[in-house]
Formats: sequence, structure tokens, C-alpha cells
Amino acid sequence: MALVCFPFKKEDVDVVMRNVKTAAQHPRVRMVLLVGASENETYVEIDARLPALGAQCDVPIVQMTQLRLGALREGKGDGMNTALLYFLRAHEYDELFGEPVVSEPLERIHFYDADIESFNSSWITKAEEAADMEYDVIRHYFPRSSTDAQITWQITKVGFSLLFPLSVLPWVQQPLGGELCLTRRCVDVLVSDERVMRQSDWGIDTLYTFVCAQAGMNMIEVYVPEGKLHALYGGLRDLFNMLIECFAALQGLQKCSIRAESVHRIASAEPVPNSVTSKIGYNIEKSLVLLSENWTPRQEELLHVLFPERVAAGLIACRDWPQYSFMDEATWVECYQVLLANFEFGDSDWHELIFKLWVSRVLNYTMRHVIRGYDTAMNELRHMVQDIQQKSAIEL
Ligand code: GDX
Repeated sequence: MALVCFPFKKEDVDVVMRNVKTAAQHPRVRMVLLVGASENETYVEIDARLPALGAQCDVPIVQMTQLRLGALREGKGDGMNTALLYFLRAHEYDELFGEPVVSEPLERIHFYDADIESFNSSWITKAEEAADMEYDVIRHYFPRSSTDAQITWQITKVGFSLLFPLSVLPWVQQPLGGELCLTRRCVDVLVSDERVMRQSDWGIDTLYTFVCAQAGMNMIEVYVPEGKLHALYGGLRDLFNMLIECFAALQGLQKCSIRAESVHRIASAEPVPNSVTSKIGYNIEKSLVLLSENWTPRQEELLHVLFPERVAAGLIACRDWPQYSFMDEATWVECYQVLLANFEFGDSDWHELIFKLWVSRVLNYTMRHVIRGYDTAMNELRHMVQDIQQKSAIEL
């Protein structure tokens, strides 16, 4: 039997409650766990509405705030890791969590972002049916707008292809996806890995994906055709922390190696609905102006000293007028390698610099490829990571 966890921070409580109810009424679900970032307004409102919802469901619905477990910013990583510890101990008395809530050890844990408007019981069913086939990790993947997922494509998929070209990692469809199901065996591996437990921030998805691959966990990716409808981003600035933390997580793994062989299956995709192909993932106008913001002399110096001259010239010219034509795929890979070697997590100039480099990359991709249509744009993204993977594999 499964536990379903919804980590949440500030969300629309109607959406959260609907998702909790869907999970609680699923025949495979033994309990639902809500892990809040803090006792904020969302938490208090959920608390007030839980007794009424509980009366309509046969399984326990537990809400708690996340434990301070990691060493980095207190974020979604602490939330997910709190859920992993709870999952392992929910059937017995525990000093941290108190009295047992279920009588038998739980077999599987599912994670879903709390804000998904298109969530329905088939998401759980698909994962459960895949887990029945003895996979340790079941990841959901779904069609996404060509301008969405630009951290996944430009940071994580590029990084995995550069650093681990022969491993399973470049083949994972959505390596940062927050929708996944893990077996108890897999959770044991994750909680006993110090790198996972210290990753309290947005880097947690990278760590789960990486450590599962390194431990040789068998993985299947199940397809959710309706996609993940959730609140869209404004300008790319909304993704600042996620970008920095996802890159830093990957940079921290660059000296690791993956030798394990594991099974990896991908359920086939379906035609992408118009609602996804026609969607714009971020506000382009608001993002152009970001290239001219928050410059310091040190950022300019770092650009001149460490990066190719055309990148330094192009990005510094953005102080006066947004430019992005210089940041094509090949140039991005060059910059990425400079970043892997030199980026300093916690240094505000480096944070601003990687952000502006990434914004210029996303704008370049948008203006050169996205305007030629959905299929063309997605093909360009796929070819970019395949080319990187192939070249890196040859160089090994
Ligand atoms: N407990 C807890 N603590 N929950 C959090 C925190 C936190 O500090 N921060 C965010 N959350 C919750 C949030 O309320 C939501 O339920 C979920 O985590 C995802 O956050 P959201 O701001 O909606 O993230 P976004 O931009 O949708 O990104 C998600 O999808 C990305 C992806 O699929 O590409 C998120 O799961 C990313 O980790 C993932 O990379």
C-alpha cells in the first residue's frame, strides 16, 4: 500500500484539497501526507478544512511542517526528505513523528506537486501498475510547452549529457519532475545517502534522479497525456533560485561516476494537445529587461577573464540593449563548461552571471527555434542534448 505526499508552500487551497481528496479515495492509497514549508496561511487554511475532508475519506490524512534536515536553503528538499523519513516510520512509534498511523510498513511513496490542476486518480494508478512490474522508480512525464522546462533542458539535460553521457541520465525524460513514485528499497537508498539528506533546496530533484541512477535502481517513465496544468511563470526571474540551486546541485556531482547498469523503460508518448503546443511558458517582454539588470564591475571582469570574448562582449552589451544572438547551442556548451569549473555557489556575482547567461540562452532558443513552431523547437532541444551526449561519449 502507498503513501501519497504533497509538499506545499503557498498554494491555492481549493486545488490542494481537491488533489488530497483524489489521492485519499484511491484504492491503492493507505494514507496521504501534506508536508508544508511552514505554518503559513496555506497551512492554517488546510488545517481548518482537513476534518471535513477526513470525514469523507477512509484513510488517514496527516499534515505536518517539514523538518530542518539539510544544509542548504530550507526548501522543497527538506519537505521531500521529511516525507521519506515519515514514510519509513509511519507504522511504528517514532521520536520525531510520534504514534504510528498505519499498522504495516508502507510499500511505496508517491510525490505530486500540490498545485497541479490536472491531477487525477489515473496518475496514481499508472504509477502503481508500473510499480507492480517491480520497478523501483516510477517517474511521470508529460507534454510541456516548448518555452516551459528551460531549467530541465538548458541546465539539467545539458549537464547530464556532458558529464555522464554513457549513463542512463541523459535518457531520463524529465529529470527534475516532481511527480514520481519510489519503492521502500529505493527510499532506503536515498535516506542513507548524505548528499540527498543535505540537499534541502530545489536541487533535491537532481539528487533523487542521480542517486537512483548511481544505485542502479530500475526505472520506468509513465506518460500523462493531459500534461501538468499549473500556475505559469511570469518573467524568468521567478526561476532565479531554482536555476542556481539546480545548477549547483549538478556541479557538486561532476566528480562522481556512475557504473551501475539498470533497466530504464519509457512508456510511449501520444500526440501533444493544442492546449500545450499553443502555450507560452514565460513572459518574453519581462525577461528581455533582465539582461540589463544588477550588473557589477566584477561580473564584467569574470566575463572577460573566463569566458569566450564574443560572450563577454555580447552579454555586456546587454546593459544598454538586450542581445541574445551570440548564445547559440555551441556557445552555451562552452559557457556551461566554464561554469562547471568556476561557478561559486553563494557568490551573488556568480548567481547574477549564470542567470543572465541562461536568460540569453533561453531567449536565443525562443527567438530562433520556438517561433518556427512547436515540433521544430522540441526537435532542436532534443538534437542539442543528443549532440552533446555523443561528443562527450567520444571524448571519454
Ligand atoms: N514543503 C515544501 N517546502 N514544499 C515546497 C517548497 C518548500 O520549501 N517550495 C515549493 N514547494 C512545493 C510547492 O508548493 C508545490 O507543491 C511544489 O513544491 C512545486 O513547487 P512549484 O513552485 O509549483 O514548482 P514548479 O515551478 O512547478 O517546479 C516544479 O516542477 C519542476 C518541473 O517539473 O520541472 C518542482 O517540482 C520542481 O522541483 C520541478 O523541477
